[in-house]
Amino acid sequence: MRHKRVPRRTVVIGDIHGCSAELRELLRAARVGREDRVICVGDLICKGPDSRGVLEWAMRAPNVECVLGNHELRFLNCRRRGVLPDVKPYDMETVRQLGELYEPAMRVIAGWPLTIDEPDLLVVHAGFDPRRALARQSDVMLTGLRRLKDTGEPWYERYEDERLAVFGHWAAPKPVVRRNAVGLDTGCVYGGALTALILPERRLVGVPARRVYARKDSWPARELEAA
Ligand SMILES: [Mn+2]
Repeated sequence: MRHKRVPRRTVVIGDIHGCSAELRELLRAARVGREDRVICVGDLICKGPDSRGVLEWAMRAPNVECVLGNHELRFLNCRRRGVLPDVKPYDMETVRQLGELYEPAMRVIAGWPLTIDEPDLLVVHAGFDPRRALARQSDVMLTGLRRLKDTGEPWYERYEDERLAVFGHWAAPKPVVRRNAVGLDTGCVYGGALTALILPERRLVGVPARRVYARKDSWPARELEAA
């Protein structure tokens, strides 16, 4: 009898934002191999130095899946309107980095889901209102929600399911670790770290950013290093 090949582990990676060097280091540190299932929480592009390198990796590797982040969503919305993304100050720099990969990459990204919604794992870029059905929540919510509008609480404080929810989008120096929710955005592009969650063992692996690539007002200050 032949055994069905099942992925050995699932490795969920936080917001990469074009930090391809740190991505390579993280894949090495987590010993990610072809037999692993890799899931990115979105925002692979923008703000950082090498959006192209990150997307080349995501498009080439057969074991990598991604959900849409707010930055990919904005790029897709611009493309639907037939214009190049020029909404955020770093959009055109990202288009420049992508070069001839821009159009093929957009075709691939257009197929990324907003969520990975499985019996024992939920992956979403930002969050959702746990009091309402997931299927009824908009792309803007799923890629942008941090706090519940009415109570102001972080959405995951109201999340009571047993199913593990893994998300990004809310950059903080340390990952969010709850019984049923893990937040992986540790602000690599701001000079923090790139973090992955390894399942089923629930081990976190992080690699420090090589430098500060972008500034964020809410991020702890650190000198922007010379290019
Ligand atoms: Mn985001």
